[in-house]
Amino acid sequence: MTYELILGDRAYSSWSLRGWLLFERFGIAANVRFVSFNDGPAAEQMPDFAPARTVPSARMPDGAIVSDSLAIAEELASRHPDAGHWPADPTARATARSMAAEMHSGFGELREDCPMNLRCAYTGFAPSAGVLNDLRRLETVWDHARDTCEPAGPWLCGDYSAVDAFFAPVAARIAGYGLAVSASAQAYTDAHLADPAFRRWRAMALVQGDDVARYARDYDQGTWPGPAPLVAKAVPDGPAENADCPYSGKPVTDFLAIDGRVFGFCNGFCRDKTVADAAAWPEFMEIYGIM
Ligand SMILES: N[C@@H](CCC(=O)N[C@@H](CS)C(=O)NCC(=O)O)C(=O)O
Repeated sequence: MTYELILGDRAYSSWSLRGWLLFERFGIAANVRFVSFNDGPAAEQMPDFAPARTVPSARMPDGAIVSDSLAIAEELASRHPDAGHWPADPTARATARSMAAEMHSGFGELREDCPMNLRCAYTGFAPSAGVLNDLRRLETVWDHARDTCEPAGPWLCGDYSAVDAFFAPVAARIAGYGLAVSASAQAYTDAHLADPAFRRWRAMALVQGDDVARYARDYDQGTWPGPAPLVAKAVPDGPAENADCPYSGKPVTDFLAIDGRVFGFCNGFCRDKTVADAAAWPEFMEIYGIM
């Protein structure tokens, strides 16, 4: 038996993004299934995960139901001590845990006023005093992590750890609502936007799942500030350079054109998520040949 993970709409469910990153970013396999926010309360769509009422929720291989993102992080860290969910260094670990907990329970104005919507990059949003307050607090704790942990790379407490998974949707909000932050906070935000796992989630969010009206806002929109995707488009026919889908190994039926070349996939979703952000998919980039 393996892990089962139940998630909400990729475009909107910030807690689900955290839950998914806690598996994906740490090399832990899970069978994933989705509820849709257009189909009523999450609880009603996951009776087999009772008593869980929210997404993400996970079923452990022994059957235990874990129905909260922070609990999923702790449980995976206990069950996979070498996966790196928390830094090994005690000071970095304590700092990471403290910040993940603050994210989990705080930043209410930012979360309320700027719900994650990975399909939009707003330009016309004017932050309230409460949102500005949350942004200043983010700058404080992120700078504190850097000063305390002195990471060599872009992540808060050393290598990418669970605390970074917890802040990934915050980076999405800063990007999606055009929020002005300090240079160091912007650099951390940019690291999330460029992270291949984050980009894969967003690519899938762009091409699969309903639009959910309650997340729509009327602000002007611009271009997503993350790395520009390679220019690719769906095309009706092959022949493709590859006979088998880079993801499933099955025969190709759906095609894209990129750089004057045609590649095939085993279904429309595999093709469309690649069109959305080809460079985020190592299996595709391997056959494309520019890894
Ligand atoms: N404390 C929970 C919060 C999870 C949560 O609120 N998830 C939302 C979606 S992002 C949800 O499932 N809402 C229930 C619903 O929409 O019916 C966690 O950390 O996982």
